[in-house]
Amino acid sequence: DAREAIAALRRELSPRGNVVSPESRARTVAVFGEPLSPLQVVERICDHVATRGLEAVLDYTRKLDQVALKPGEVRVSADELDAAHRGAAPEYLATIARIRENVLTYQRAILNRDVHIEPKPGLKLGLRYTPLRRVGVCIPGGAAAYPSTLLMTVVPAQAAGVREIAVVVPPTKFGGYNPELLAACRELGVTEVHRVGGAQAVAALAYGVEGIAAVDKIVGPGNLFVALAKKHVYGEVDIDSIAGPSEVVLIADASADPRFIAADLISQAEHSPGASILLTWIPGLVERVQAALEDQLAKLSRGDLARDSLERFGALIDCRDEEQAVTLSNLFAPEHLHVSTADPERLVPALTVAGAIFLGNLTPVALGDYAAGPSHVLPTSGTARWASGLSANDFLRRSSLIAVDERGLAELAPDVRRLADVEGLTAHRWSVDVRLEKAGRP
Ligand code: HSO
Ligand code: ZN
Repeated sequence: DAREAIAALRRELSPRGNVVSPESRARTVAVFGEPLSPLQVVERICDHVATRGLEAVLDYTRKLDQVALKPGEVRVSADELDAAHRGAAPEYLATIARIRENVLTYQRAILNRDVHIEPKPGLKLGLRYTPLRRVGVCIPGGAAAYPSTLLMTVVPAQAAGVREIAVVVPPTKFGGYNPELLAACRELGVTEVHRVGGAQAVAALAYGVEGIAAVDKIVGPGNLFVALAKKHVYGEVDIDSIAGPSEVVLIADASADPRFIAADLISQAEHSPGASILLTWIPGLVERVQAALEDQLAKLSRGDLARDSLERFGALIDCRDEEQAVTLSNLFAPEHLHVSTADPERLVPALTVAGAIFLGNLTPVALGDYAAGPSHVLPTSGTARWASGLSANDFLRRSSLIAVDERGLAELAPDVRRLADVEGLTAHRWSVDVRLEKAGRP
């Protein structure tokens, strides 16, 4: 039944669903001389980078990425960034600049603001936000170039006021040698770009190596090795989340155009893997969407990739009614939820569990992926139950502020004394008493 179908898909879609190609598996066996699990591989790499620094990073880059870099070639030079920027199409740079403004506008609007209250006379409390000092951003570069991910990670950090941003990107034609990506870095004012990927990049950011200073937080998506490495170094540094395959749930009523729905399902599936789920209670809609899917898969360039993904992680589900569609969506906790109904605002209050919600038939997920403003780094694998998408607020620290005058001190003193007595911490009590004594308020 529908509920079981949703639950089964959810179980399938862990970060472990991220592809490790057979070639990359074979390479790790060759490098380590034994068939280690991905987790064991990541632990070895992190330990080596922590102890041997840049030498280990270069060693793994040569053996795993099969790129031989000299120490001086890891960091993209200012000249290379300038050249990429000069060579880029003006319209492309204008697009990057416009999207940057969209992201900045949204991220600044949602930025947490300092709080100052005076709950009692003589007692002042507050909350102050300060940006993280230095952040590392992972940009994937294996299968495709992702300037959009650069925008959706770097610009929120900039909106928060982070001064030092280090981008790491694999040494590939879609990564650290990709002219569009480098031009976008330069356009965003990113000056520190390192050609290093995989677990070794995460470890370098976490522990610091020659030429790459340690960061306070690592954000951004990556393959299974990147995901596991972030998990491994968490605690040493902060991380954003563990990214799994991308997902969309579409809730559609009779107002939805089957061709729109098919395009939305395929656009998630072309991430390959990407999960695409349709929930509808309209009789016959599933069949019409199926026909539109066939039609479009035959025409789109990534049709074959998307078809594979749809077969593994796709589902077109006939629900009993609207209420069941809402329940199943909340149960699945999708990264992206698209409410393709005539009156989406009516359903949204009940749709409590989703990373990002796209309202109405004119709002495809691609708008959020590329241009609207909220970050496309969102909670996958059901983590939307407790996690939220990346935002400028994830680059802020909170410090609480406390201040009293004599009146406030006297007001809190009896309760402090009582608890200090219970805990037997006499100096705690005395630190209050000595002040009241001097003030002549015993
Ligand atoms: N849908 C992806 C983001 C992305 N789409 C990048 C296109 N490029 C995860 O939210
Ligand atoms: Zn996408």
